[in-house]
Amino acid sequence: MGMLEGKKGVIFGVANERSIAWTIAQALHNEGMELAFTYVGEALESRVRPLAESLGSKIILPCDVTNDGQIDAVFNTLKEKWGGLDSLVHSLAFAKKEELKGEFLTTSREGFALAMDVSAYSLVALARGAAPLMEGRNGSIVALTYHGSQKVVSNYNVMGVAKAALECSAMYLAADLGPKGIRVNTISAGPIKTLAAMGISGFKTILDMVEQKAPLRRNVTQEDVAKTALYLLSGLSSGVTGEIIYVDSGYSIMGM
Ligand code: NAD
Ligand code: IMJ
Repeated sequence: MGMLEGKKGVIFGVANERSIAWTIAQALHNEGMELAFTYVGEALESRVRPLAESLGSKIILPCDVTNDGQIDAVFNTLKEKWGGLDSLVHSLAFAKKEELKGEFLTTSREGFALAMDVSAYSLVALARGAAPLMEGRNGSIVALTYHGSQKVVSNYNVMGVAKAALECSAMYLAADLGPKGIRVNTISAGPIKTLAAMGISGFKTILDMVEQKAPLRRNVTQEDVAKTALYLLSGLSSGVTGEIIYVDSGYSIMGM
């Protein structure tokens, strides 16, 4: 019997079979969790629906996280169909492509606001929707982040600022929701070739650098991240909240 038999979880951020969220979903499913999925726009629905259905998922809903109506609809549906919720995975981010190159100095007011709204504020909105459903069942929320929040990484620019806000939001949410037994943590993943890494100039060089410099001398995979997500979303991490757990082959500990 799986560790998560009878538990319910909602996954935000599957775009395709390479998505980190998809590997996390598979890991949770393998331990017996029942899953709901969200997608953005009709184009992605056709990618996400077959993946979700392959794990026996019956709840597949649209949710652009900038849309409060869609967020409300997701949690209303979960309340109606499940009556409660144990896990939430936030594995999404967005900034305009033109903001992810060149100087951070040129970031537009609108681009800054958009990156913050989609990539950071969304965690606050989703946690607020999930909390009433998680009360009394030791809920756990996990969000994906990147080290460009803590140190300057070329081209990451406004996404670094948004990830800093995401990580700090997770801490404040952990403090608010802790008394209800709900935990909130982030996973800081090393670079992985997914849709979110496509077209990023110098991405191959970054992957090569990790292989040469990281203590483990390899890049991390979606599976490495999913195993830590499984830990954070299960009772194995019952005393852990407000943390940033690095899954990066140790890259970020290195100085010179
Ligand atoms: P991905 O492209 O598969 O996932 C990103 C997801 O964000 C997509 O499913 C997309 O639909 C969703 N998204 C974008 N705008 C949205 C909106 N307005 N509303 C709802 N969803 C929206 O790529 P991924 O690499 O699996 O990214 C998942 C998470 O992991 C992101 O938070 C990313 O910052 C983080 N991360 C990625 C890497 C990497 O190198 N790939 C490293 C560290 C952290
Ligand atoms: C993204 C941009 C620049 C450098 C980057 C990345 N490095 C890594 C990423 C070094 C690892 C991937 N990452 C951690 C992200 O969070 C990516 C977020 C992202 C990617 C895109 C690409 C397509 C687009 N908008 C995006 N918004 C956010 O139009």
